[in-house]
This record gives sequence, structure tokens and C-alpha cells, in this order.
Amino acid sequence: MSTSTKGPVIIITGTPGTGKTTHAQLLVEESPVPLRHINVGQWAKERNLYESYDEEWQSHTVDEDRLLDELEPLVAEGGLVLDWHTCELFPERWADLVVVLRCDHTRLWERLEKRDYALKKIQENNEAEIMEVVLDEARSSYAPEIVVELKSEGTEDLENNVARIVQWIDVWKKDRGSSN
Ligand code: DAT
Repeated sequence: MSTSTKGPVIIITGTPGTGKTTHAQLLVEESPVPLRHINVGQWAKERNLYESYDEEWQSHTVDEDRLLDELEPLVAEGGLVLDWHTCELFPERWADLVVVLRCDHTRLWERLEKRDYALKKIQENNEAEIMEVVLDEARSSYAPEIVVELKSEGTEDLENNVARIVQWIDVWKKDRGSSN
């Protein structure tokens, strides 16, 4: 568990296009405690935390050691939402809650097409979603009681999911209050 007293560290993960950033943004607005949203992909890009560029996949390979070094002090402060398509590199002690977003593969395909992803990248992500790659990763990296799988297909799902996470934060806060 995070040692923070300020706020929890929540990881929102899932295949690209499942709604991580959309959820993180709404959660920051609705959270009862201040939360800072870090879109880890963008964060790495802004700081050039890359070790190479993969031509085949048209994507950069993140320098994981440097990424973790830069994130560590922010995690220590607490009150963080980490939004990324993978989660297994984050140390288990960082996470208070790991949310894995899921989406029907037809809908996911449409979302990724709108992003102008190359066909191969759409296929790869679509297959990963069907095979539950990110969910398996989360389950094998964190204690089962902190991993939550949530459907993210429509606006109603988005609102319900964020309301659920807000409820979880309320309980987290109460637990902290009574144990201090
Ligand atoms: P991610 O951050 O996982 O890559 P996103 O938040 O950028 O995904 O969402 C991709 C697109 O899909 C974006 O146009 C918003 C839409 N979307 C995602 N989840 C949704 C939901 N539950 N309801 C409606 N639209 C959603």
C-alpha cells in the first residue's frame, strides 16, 4: 500500500481506447480528495523518457527505469491517478487501487480507427483486448482485492464507474481517518 497521507494512488489501465483518460479526467473533477492525473504516455513523451523508436509498431519504447525514477516522488506525495495501457512495471507498493477498463472489441475497433491508428496496430490492440492481456497483467501484478475490472462502453458506464471509484475513495478516507 502507498504510504501517502494525502490521497490514494489509483492506477487506471486497459487497452488503448478503453477510456482511461476519459475516466481519469472525470475522476479528478469528482473526487472528494485532490487528485493529480498523469497520462503516463504523454508524461514520458514530454520528458523524452524514451530509449528507442520501434518502426514496425510506430511507437516509442519508454525507458522504464527513468520513468519510475521520475514518478516515484509524485507517488510518495500521493493523490495520483496513473493512466497507462500497461501497469506491471509499477511497484506493487505504489498502488491503492488498480482499475482495469474493458470494452467490447467492435466498439474498441471503431474508437481506434478514429485515432488513425495503422491497421496492424488496431488489430494488435483489438486482439489484446479479446485475450484480456491487461487484465491478466494487473491480476498477476497486484493483490486481487485491489484490482477492479470495469466495463467502459457507454457514457452510463463512465458515470457509474467514476461514482464507484469516488465511493471507494470515501471509504479509503474513512479508513485512514479512523486508523490515525
Ligand atoms: P484511452 O485513454 O484508454 O486510450 P480514451 O479515454 O482516450 O481512451 O477514450 C477513447 C475514445 O473513446 C474517446 O473518444 C472517448 C471514448 N470513450 C471511452 N470510454 C467511453 C465510455 N465509457 N463512454 C463513452 N465514450 C467513451
